Amino acid sequence: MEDALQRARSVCGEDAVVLAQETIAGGGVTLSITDPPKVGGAAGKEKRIAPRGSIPTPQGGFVESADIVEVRQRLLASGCSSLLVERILGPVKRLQSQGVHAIDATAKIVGRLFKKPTSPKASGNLRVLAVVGPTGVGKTTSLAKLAVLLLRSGRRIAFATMDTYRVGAVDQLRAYAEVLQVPLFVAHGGEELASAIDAAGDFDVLLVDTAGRSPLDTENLMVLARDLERAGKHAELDTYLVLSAASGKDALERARSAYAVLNPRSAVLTKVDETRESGIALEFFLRYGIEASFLCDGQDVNKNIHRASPSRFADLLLTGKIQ
Ligand SMILES: Nc1nc2c(ncn2[C@@H]2O[C@H](COP(=O)(O)OP(=O)(O)O)[C@@H](O)[C@H]2O)c(=O)[nH]1
Ligand SMILES: [Mg+2]
Repeated sequence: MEDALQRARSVCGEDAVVLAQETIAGGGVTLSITDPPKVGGAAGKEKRIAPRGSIPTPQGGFVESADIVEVRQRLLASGCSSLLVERILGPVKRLQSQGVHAIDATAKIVGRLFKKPTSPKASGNLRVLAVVGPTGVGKTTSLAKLAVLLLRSGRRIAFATMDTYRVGAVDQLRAYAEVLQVPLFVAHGGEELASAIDAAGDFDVLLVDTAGRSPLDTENLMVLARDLERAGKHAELDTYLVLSAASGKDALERARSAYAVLNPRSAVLTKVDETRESGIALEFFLRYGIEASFLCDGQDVNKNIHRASPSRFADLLLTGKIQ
């Protein structure tokens, strides 16, 4: 309303008279205004000001511009709540009225909401990077993908796995270690992980795989938290919470609260290729101030990982996939 009144004043002057008001779908407001009556003369001609992002109809009303309608549909299709959609569309309409195309404006506003993730500062010491998260979300695969990225940027890396619980889990990581020709340490518990860290002093990054635990398995989560805390005393440790975009809001919520005890610095969002509704996970990150560092969109360890960025968030929200 304040916005509409300001625009009315800019068209008809400070003394503009409001004849009528109506709200329109999507939270806009339409004002009928008239010029101030001239001293000794008749009232000015009625003018109707189109709310931002709207266009006038021949019947004298207003409808939203096709671009805004399309952006709204796309955002809703990506799983965003209508509350978030309107939060995005408000500033989009403002930019649009300044001549920015609605899609470009949306990408800009989404980029402002989802900030660029920070990367840990390189200190020259061994960095330990552990992936944690529920069963089957893609921890081991993501670790292999991170290994590929790090190797490409010339880092010396080694793997360690604490997932000695599930049959075949060590072999899965061993297979990646062999293909990538990097060493693999197998650690049964915190003490062995600490030894692996001490032994990996010549490497830049030690990538640590962990056993997937149900968010309800608080006992084992506490054990993992203790093990990682212990390891953290031997090197700089960053824990990444791996979450699947294909899991629903409730599963995300359960994982977030259960894994908070591990104090993850950031999240890896996997399986964005298995859903068109990655907006659910992104909105969830926004709500809890969780930083997403990487987005994964397939099983190929050589290409299906992307550093999270404002433009990739916009891709996911506007097209349902990473372009
Ligand atoms: N479509 C798709 N599948 C994935 C992705 N990441 C992992 N997977 C698959 O999910 C399954 C479980 O992955 P895994 O890394 O073993 O999960 P973990 O139990 O968390 O270690 C495997 O079949 C992976 O190939 C992804 O980004 N997209
Ligand atoms: Mg695994």
